Amino acid sequence: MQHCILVGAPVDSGKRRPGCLMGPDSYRTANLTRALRDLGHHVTDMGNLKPAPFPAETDAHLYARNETIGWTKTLTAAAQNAMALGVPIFMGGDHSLSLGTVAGVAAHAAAHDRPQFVLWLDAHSDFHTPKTTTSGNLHGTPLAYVTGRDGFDGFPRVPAPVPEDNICIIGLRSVDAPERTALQASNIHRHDMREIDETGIAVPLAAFLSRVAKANGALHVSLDVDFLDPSVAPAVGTTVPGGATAREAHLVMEMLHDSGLMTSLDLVELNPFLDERGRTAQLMVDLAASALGRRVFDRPTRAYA
Ligand code: 4U7
Ligand code: MN
Ligand code: MN
Ligand code: MN
Repeated sequence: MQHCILVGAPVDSGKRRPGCLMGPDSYRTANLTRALRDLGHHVTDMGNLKPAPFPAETDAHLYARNETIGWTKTLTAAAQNAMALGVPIFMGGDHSLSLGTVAGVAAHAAAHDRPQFVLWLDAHSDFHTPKTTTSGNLHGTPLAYVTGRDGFDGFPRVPAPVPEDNICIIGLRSVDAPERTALQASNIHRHDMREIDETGIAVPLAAFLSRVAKANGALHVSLDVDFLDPSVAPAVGTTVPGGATAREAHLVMEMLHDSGLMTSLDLVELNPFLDERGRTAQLMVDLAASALGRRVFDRPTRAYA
């Protein structure tokens, strides 16, 4: 039994197309709370957060930069607080919320002398800085921020940057040229869909999980809706064909539960305005349930230690 802390983060400042602000209520409508209670967990819904006060926007290139700074401040503090209570599940909101959630959980881990690890499930690498982004959309920058890359003028200093070697991205199929250059020069572990096709998704995930286990790490999982194939998850602004199947995604979540390693979870980029009869919201809730123990038959836990 775990204590799941639902944190509503209706962040919509990370890109121009609106709608992610409806994400938290969509997860509530799909009854995330009940799905987790049915698994025996204690669930507390903290309601929705608001960004810290921010000045009017003045940057012509970076969309809603100051609002995103406000959200980063709020979420860094909220993530640290929620980590002290249980397993936070951040209900997004677009992926710019992870500037704050990852910075916050990593600060909590550092205070407890544990290394922070991050599993990034995404079609994109989100490794732009505000200086390299061509779109100006800050939902493409969280991994650069939390690893401590330069270029985030005006953003809070990251209290405990996450070492590149502790990050694993799975699902890649859309990487911009400057990100590709930066990624290849980094120690971030990265697995594109071609590799998943060749080896299956369990191989790179199991390797990563055993590294987390050996280091006694805290593990944050950031699940971007566009990790999934658009045929099963249409409710996202940045669809990219060739994504994970529903079963591949469930397998990732089931293995995470078996490992006993996941300490926090982001559900990001759901745009309910683009959904079809709630099916994407429902799939995301079902995936969260798999990560927290829903299964057909019992399996040994800590299988990847
Ligand atoms: B998401 C993009 F140009 N790289 O920077 C950009 F392709 O959180 C996409 O993963 C970013 O959905 C996608 O705007 C951010 C683009
Ligand atoms: Mn603690
Ligand atoms: Mn993303
Ligand atoms: Mn993405």
